[in-house]
Amino acid sequence: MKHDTPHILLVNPWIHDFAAYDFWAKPLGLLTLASILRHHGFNITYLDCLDRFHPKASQADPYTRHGRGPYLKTKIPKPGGLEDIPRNFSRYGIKKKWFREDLLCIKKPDLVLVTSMMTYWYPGVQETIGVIKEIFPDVAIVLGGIYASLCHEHAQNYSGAHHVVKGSGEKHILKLASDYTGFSVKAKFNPDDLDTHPYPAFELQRKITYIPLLTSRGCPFACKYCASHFLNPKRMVRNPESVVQEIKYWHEKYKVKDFAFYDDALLVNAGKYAVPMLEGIIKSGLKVRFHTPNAVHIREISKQTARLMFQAGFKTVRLGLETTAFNIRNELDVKVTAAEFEKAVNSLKEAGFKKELIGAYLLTGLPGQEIKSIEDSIKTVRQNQVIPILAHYSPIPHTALWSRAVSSSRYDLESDPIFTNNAIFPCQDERFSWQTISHLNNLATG
Ligand code: B12
Repeated sequence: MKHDTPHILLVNPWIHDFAAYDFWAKPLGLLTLASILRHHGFNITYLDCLDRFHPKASQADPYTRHGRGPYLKTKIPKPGGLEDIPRNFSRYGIKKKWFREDLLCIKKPDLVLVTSMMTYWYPGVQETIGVIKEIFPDVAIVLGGIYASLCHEHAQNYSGAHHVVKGSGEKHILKLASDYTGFSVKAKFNPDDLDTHPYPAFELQRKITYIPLLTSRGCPFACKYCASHFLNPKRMVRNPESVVQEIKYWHEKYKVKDFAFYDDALLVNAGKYAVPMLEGIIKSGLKVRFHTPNAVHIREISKQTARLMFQAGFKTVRLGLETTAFNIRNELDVKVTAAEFEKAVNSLKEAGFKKELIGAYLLTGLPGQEIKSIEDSIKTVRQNQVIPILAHYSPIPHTALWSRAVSSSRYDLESDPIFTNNAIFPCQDERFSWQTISHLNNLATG
């Protein structure tokens, strides 16, 4: 039987939160699946509820430094259980009316794919799916992504999607699309070999102000606060030359200047991967900038890697330090020692990085964490002439720290992922006060 080429709609949902900003945040996974589907002959439409450049938006040009920028926002009521948080709560992204109008303008799809990111952003996913159902009541909606993987049962019960998929999508997407549309194709790539995957379809966006790059999947470490192992149990690495080709592609075809690495442990095994990649970038002579919002692996910052990073054009260097309580850090992870931190910072400075370009993430709000230990970490980082950046801890199901987080929280974390929002410091006990947070913020920025 011959079928017309099916039409698949892919949607990046709204964010509901106390704060959100496009800090180089794009749905890389969803756009990878869009690219695969397109390469296999499916018709694709992409709607981005977080589009900062929607034609109906009055903001003249929300383009800011290095490609980042603010989302449009609409104040909405706080979710149940968080009414007492003394901050506004908003839907980040385009107006609901515009999303409805955009859906009405497109051809009725045969299947809708929706992605999800943070566990505590699920109300935005629910609302997005609700609007899609209103417009296309008889079209199947499949949900995947990080919330769908980490809170699978919750997503099955409450997201409104007809089907919820766990884990990486590459292996299943063609089968899934064929099951729903009857259009079956033979895979032209190997899901287990990243070098055979097509580039994510960033060109589906209205504007490309930066490109996220992923040079590997998974992480060789098993930090107790992190879900990387659960999300990507298998470590896979790209050929450094193919990463350089991808950077050239986006720069030459779309004039992209800013690139953000999304790797969990960029620089791990640097001699084999990052070093040849950085050398390739330098040799290509491209005038582009690199950012590491997801942090780099401190132990691998040597004089050589620091020099190459500087020459290649790294402009935002974030170090995954997490704490300087080095004596207790083995409880958390085994990523770095005090001497390694100092060595990394010295190498970066010697290579030419100014203080303003280097930030060290410090986890704040861990179960049982004493304020004094955060204050000490901030001081140590500042003494090293590096900017301390407080990364508020979000407890994540399927991590080693989850059960401790559940028992130390003043919320019932297991009852609702809304309570895993890092903005509410869910693992601080009853003595928690907003003054403490502003005191720590002042110390960090002071
Ligand atoms: C890159 C990244 C970021 C980026 C932004 C990414 C974005 N798009 O918004 C930055 C650096 C800005 C960021 C920030 C933060 N992040 Co982050 N981040 C990641 C990271 C490392 C990778 C995500 C990614 O793009 N992966 C690559 C793509 C290819 O994978 P994917 O999106 O999962 O998609 C695949 C599958 O999920 C599936 N899929 C996806 N969509 C769909 C749809 C369908 C229909 C189907 C079938 C399949 C499918 O197929 C895709 C391809 O395989 C993850 C960890 C991880 N390894 O996943 C943490 C992670 C998501 N982040 C996390 C955290 C804690 C944070 C912060 C709170 C950190 C902090 N304390 O400051 C902030 C919060 C940001 C905010 N409030 O705005 C947590 C999640 C917390 C939670 N409760 O949900 C994670 C899991 C890391 C961890 N600690 O374990 N992050």
